[in-house]
Order: sequence, then C-alpha cells, then structure tokens
Amino acid sequence: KPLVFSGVQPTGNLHLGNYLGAIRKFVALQENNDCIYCVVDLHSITAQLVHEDLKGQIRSIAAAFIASGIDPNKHIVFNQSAVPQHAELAWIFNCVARIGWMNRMTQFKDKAGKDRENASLGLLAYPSLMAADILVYRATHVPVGDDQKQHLELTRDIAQKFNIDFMEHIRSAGYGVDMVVGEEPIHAYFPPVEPLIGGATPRVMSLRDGTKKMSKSDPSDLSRVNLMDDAETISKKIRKAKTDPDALPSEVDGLKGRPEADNLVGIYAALSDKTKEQVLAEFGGQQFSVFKPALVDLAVEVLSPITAEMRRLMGDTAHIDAILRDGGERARARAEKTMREVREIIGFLQ
Ligand code: AQP
Repeated sequence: KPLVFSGVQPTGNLHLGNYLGAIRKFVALQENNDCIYCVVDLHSITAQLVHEDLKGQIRSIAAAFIASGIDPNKHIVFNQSAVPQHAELAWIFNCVARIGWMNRMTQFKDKAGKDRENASLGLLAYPSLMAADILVYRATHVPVGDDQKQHLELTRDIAQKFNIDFMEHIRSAGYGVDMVVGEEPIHAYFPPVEPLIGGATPRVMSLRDGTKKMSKSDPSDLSRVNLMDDAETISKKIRKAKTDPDALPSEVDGLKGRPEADNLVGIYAALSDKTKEQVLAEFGGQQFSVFKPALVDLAVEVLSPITAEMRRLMGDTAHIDAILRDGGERARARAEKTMREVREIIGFLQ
C-alpha cells in the first residue's frame, strides 16, 4: 500500500482551510493507503517559541483528526516530539540542503517579515524538518494545501541530493533501489515524494481579504471559520464576509478578478463535493443575500458533527493522550529502522 504522511501544527484554532486543504483529504486517503498523521509540535515553536497551552493545542489537533474520521487504530496518529528521529534526520538534512534553497521559500519570507535577521534559525530550517517528517517513514504521498507546494518541491530536492551524494554508500550498504529521476538513472534510498493538492479549493482564502490565505495566525477571528465555532458564529462570520456588490456569475470565468466571490463559491463547492461549475449552475445570477445563507447552512451541516465530537473528545484528555502515546510508539519503531540505515549510509558508528 502507498505510504501517506502529513502533519498539522498546533498553533491555534483549526479552520476551514486546514479542514478542506488537509484534514478532509487525510480522512479520504485512509481506505487505500497506509497513513501516518502527525501533530507537528516541533514546527509550532519555529515562529513563536513560547505557547500558553501547547499541550491543549496538541490534544485539540489530535481530537480534530479523530473527530473528522481518522481511525488511529488502523493508521498512526501521534505528536512529532515523541519521535526524536524526526529531529535527528532534520539535522542531517540541514547539512544536505543549501542556505540559498531555504532563503527562497515564500513561507519563510512571509513569516519572517522585514526583520529577517531576527527570525529564528528554526523558521529558516522549517522545510528541512518537514522533509525529515516525510522521509523518516520514506512516505511517498503527502496531502497538503496549495501553500505547502514549494516545501514539497524542496523535499524532493533534498531527497535527490542525499541520494546522489551518498549513492555509492547506499549501494555498498545494500540499501535503496535503482530508479530514474528525470532522465537520470540513480540508485536511491529516499523515494520521490508526490504532493496531493487538487480539489475545488486547494487554497481557502481569508473571509476578510480574498487575496490572503485563511490562516490561524491572522489577528482577525472574522477572517476564518474555526472548526470549534458554533452555528451562530459561523453564520455571523459568513454573513460579514467581504464580497462585491454584483450577483454571482453563471460561468467560472466570471469569477476572474472577484477573489472574494471566487473563494466563497470554492468553499461551497468543496463542502458539497461539487465543482464550481455545478455551484454556479445552481446560484448563477443570485445575489450574495441568497448565496450566503445557503453557504451558512451547508457549513453548519458539515462542521457541526465534527465540532460536537471534538468537544466530547477534549473532555477526556487521558483517552487522547493514550492514542498519541500508542501512535508515537508505532511511529518510533518505523522511524528508527530508517535512521539505523541512514546512520549506516553516512558512516556513523552505531
Ligand atoms: N488557507 C488554507 N487553504 C488550504 N489549505 C490550508 N492549510 C493551511 N491553510 C490553508 C493546510 O493545512 C495544513 C496544516 O497547516 P499547518 O497548521 O501545518 O500550517 P499552515 O499552513 O501554516 O496553516 P495556517 O493556518 O496558516 O497556520 P499559521 O497561521 O500558524 O501559519 C497544511 O497542509 C496546509 O497546507
């Protein structure tokens, strides 16, 4: 079975973007794949070191995974810091990757802002740790939102450089397989990683500004629908969402240059498993005063069972902790197998 890996940072309230861009795909992939889903707590200290309730945040992401339908018995759900092999491989990847590669990452530029010299070294090295998260299991498929595409390309570059730099060591240690990367036949230890992005809304945008992504760290809570919002709050946020004064177009082309309208139609399409074309066939020519209430009803219908289950799970922290502990043990055993081989390939004494 293909091996799927993905992670979510415990950095605040999960929102509709995280759900549609990532978690919902995690759920769908369970059927035909071996899946490892991680609460990436080591990543959460890169942009902000001190968190008031990190344990609570970690548990709430795990609760969201399970409430959305991830089965922690058939698959693995754990928190990253419980498996130190992620950090060990990330260090090795810090020595494989080049500083120039990291400097080009748009997420780093966005999050570091103008005062780049003052950003943490961890924020710059974030993509190395992300590559390690995936490759320590030699996972091949990674469901993420569109914003993570560049990091996954970097993961492929890191894997390829490792494979080429250590090719003779990999071969003489008896690991790896022959494969063709581009035109080049190589003997590779780490597989090329495939991003699973796609869908009607690969990137959900802010409800206040259709050109910015919906984000946990946006200071305005009105910019996002949180998974823990109740029906009344969802209704308020969608009713207040920024729009233009025109009616919805009948064709997708008519959404060009109308980012807020495009975003709301995309959210409706994703929540109802339809295409934007199908949504516009139904709502084309209608005003937002008709479309927004329909979107509220749909969002509440999809999200409220998840919210209720998350609340129930959060009331039993011992149960969540036990799931994460068990997942951590299973993940550690797999990650250690890779690290023994990686240490051997590099030539460390062990
Ligand atoms: N707006 C979005 N649209 C689609 N997918 C999104 N994701 C995040 N925002 C959107 C996807 O959610 C997964 C988990 O994200 P994360 O928490 O690990 O990091 P992030 O991308 O940095 O998310 P946020 O919400 O923007 O958090 P902050 O504000 O803390 O940076 C990823 O697969 C991501 O693509």
